[in-house]
Amino acid sequence: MDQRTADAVVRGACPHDCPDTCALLTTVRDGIAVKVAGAPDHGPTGGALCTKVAHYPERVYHPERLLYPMRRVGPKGPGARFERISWDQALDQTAARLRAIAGEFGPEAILPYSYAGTMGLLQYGSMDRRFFHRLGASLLERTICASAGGAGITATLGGKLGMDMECVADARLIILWATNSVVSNLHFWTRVQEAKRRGAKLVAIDPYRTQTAERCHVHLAPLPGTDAALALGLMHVLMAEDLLDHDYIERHTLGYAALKERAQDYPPERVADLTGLRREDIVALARDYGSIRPAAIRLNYGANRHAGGGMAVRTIACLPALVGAWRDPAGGLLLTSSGHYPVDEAALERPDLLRRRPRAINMSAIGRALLEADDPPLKAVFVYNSNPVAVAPESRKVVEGFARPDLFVVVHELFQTDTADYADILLPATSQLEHLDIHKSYGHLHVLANLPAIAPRGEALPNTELFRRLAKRMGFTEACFDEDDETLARRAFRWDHPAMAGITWERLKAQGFARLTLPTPYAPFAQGGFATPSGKCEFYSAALAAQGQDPLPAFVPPREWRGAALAQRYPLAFLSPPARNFLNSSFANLERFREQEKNPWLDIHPQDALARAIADGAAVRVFNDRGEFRAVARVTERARPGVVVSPSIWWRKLSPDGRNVNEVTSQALADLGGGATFYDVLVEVARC
Ligand SMILES: Nc1nc2c(c(=O)[nH]1)N[C@H]1C(S)=C(S)[C@@H](COP(=O)(O)OP(=O)(O)OC[C@H]3O[C@@H](n4cnc5c(=O)[nH]c(N)nc54)[C@H](O)[C@@H]3O)O[C@H]1N2
Ligand SMILES: Nc1nc2c(c(=O)[nH]1)N[C@H]1C(S)=C(S)[C@@H](COP(=O)(O)OP(=O)(O)OC[C@H]3O[C@@H](n4cnc5c(=O)[nH]c(N)nc54)[C@H](O)[C@@H]3O)O[C@H]1N2
Ligand SMILES: [Mo]
Repeated sequence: MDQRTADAVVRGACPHDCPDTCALLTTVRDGIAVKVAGAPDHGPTGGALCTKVAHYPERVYHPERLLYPMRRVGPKGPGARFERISWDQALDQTAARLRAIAGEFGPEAILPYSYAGTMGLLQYGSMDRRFFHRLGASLLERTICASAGGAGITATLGGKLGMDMECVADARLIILWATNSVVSNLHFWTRVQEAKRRGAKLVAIDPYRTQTAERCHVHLAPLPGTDAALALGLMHVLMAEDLLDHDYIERHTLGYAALKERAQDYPPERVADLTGLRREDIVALARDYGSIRPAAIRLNYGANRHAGGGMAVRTIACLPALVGAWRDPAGGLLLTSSGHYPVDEAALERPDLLRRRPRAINMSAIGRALLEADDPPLKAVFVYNSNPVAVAPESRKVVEGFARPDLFVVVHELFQTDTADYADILLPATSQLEHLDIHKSYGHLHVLANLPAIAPRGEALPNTELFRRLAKRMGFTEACFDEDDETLARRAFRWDHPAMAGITWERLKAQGFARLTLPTPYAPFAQGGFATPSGKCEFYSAALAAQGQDPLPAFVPPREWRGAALAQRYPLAFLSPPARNFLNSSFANLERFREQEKNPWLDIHPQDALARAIADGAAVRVFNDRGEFRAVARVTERARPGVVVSPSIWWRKLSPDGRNVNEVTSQALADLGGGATFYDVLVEVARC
């Protein structure tokens, strides 16, 4: 008989860039992870996973996992070929090139490029940051997702703070604003459904009739980038009809009189014209919002990927204080909960290793930086936790930049992504089942531990170990480069902070997770106590005024606007929101999920299709001055007139035409936080 050891079940955390940060249970048999399940004892996870992570072993054991260090032989780009080398060779060659580039051009000629391939605090940003700080490399501004909205909400509430998702089932009105929760925030949606069963009214605000919008009682489909106008219009009605919480405004807000004056400019007729909504729908929503309690707003980052994205988030974030919605644990607003955690970033990242402050490069304009930066030009890019060739805007520039023959590119990855095709040195990374980590969340309020469940596959290394070894090769002797992952995990939080009371790394390792030590139920601003300089919800922001920004909530129109001259040639607004079976470009290389998504689609309203003689199922070109990609048209009323939608993000090389949506997106930045503007795009569509 075979001598099987009993199955082990290992506690972990989902590492993906999603608000849900699920607690995982991995079943290991004879050293192999045979099953990944959601932890039933973890409140936010509730024992359920999205389909992507429920099939996690397929990703971990995929035959195309990178298992050995390699160096490229032959040309860069799609079809690039690589040959195996040893880790010693890979590290020596990388260190030698980085040293030579730093010597000739200065260390700022080197750029790290990373984002949220994993959100674990160690593998997201610890040893890597120490390494690049010590080197003196250019800093990377990590703006590709959330920085405009982050700046907007911080100006208003004082931080990335919001309501507790575990209370949402008690809400009576839930506004799902720029969020496709069914797809991108499933565990929040479970609670919304519970609220619906208990009689709550659900309202979706999204230009696209998503799987979320179709399950709501009301769906308002504004034109993209007009949310701030809508929010100001709601304020106008709330003020005109006196549906306000004067006591809350008086005690816990700053600048009401000025806000009132601003809102005067947004009567519902004007807002109807700006947003493409019906006047009566705007008034009806304001009346609901002014009278139904508890009232929750789930705002997501869809609203921040526009020229005015920072102000849009700021303006929406003013609404709960006007009606006193923060008084209820099931009321208020949630964009992100990440600011509730006392993360010790300085201890993880060690910015004190910088001898002087290097220049900063905005990741959302990487194409331009690779082609145009001088003093010094970028000569090396070190990519990990990201797939910029697929996900960064204006692909033509990004590809041209990465294809530069004089650019030294290192990519640390699990798979041979579109970006990996441009690597000189390609290094294998561990998956979440193979390394240690510690997690916060941006959707709930728990801390989680991730313990390695299986040995690293092949010669894969965690990000932390890669940079530990590379630091040695570079001759960095500071003691911080000797710290192991356990030590880093112990540094990740300020454990003496009240929110961490009773939580220790030992306890996390034993139990897998712990809720921050906060009241249950939790209403963060029931008694005010905002984290702003004034301690109030700042309708008026002196901090913004000091930056030369409008101190009041404002409607900043889209850059690519239907009123602009550009709209004559490119009359359709273009959105490329998350596809259900992909996570950004992760999972898009796995057969199971590609089969589910089938094709790059373009959803187009029957009216817009008819005007272009486009039939359902027709092959179409989507184009503007920046570029073009191909998709299969779905003629559907899910897309509102004037707006076309392509669920994303496909790998370029796995798309029929070798390109994807980011051919047409723009490198222009948002009003606040240097954020990307992926959804501020005009295109034209034609039959192929
Ligand atoms: N399955 C899946 N889940 C994901 C992701 C994924 O790729 N796939 N991505 C993850 C990431 S990186 C993030 S940042 C999060 C959140 O990611 P978000 O980008 O916030 O994604 P969604 O929740 O899909 O919300 C976007 C919605 O906003 C809508 N929208 C676009 N422009 C506007 C606008 O101007 N106004 C309004 N009102 N709506 C607009 C889009 O049509 C879309 O339905 O989700 C994460 N979860
Ligand atoms: N058109 C369009 N473009 C968009 C968006 C959109 O809505 N529309 N959304 C934007 C948003 S919100 C975001 S957040 C960005 C996301 O962009 P990215 O953060 O680049 O996300 P992914 O495409 O998932 O790529 C992450 C990569 O990290 C790798 N990885 C995972 N774990 C590890 C690890 O432990 N170590 C290493 N070295 N690598 C690892 C994965 O295999 C994957 O290839 O894309 C943006 N781009
Ligand atoms: Mo994101």
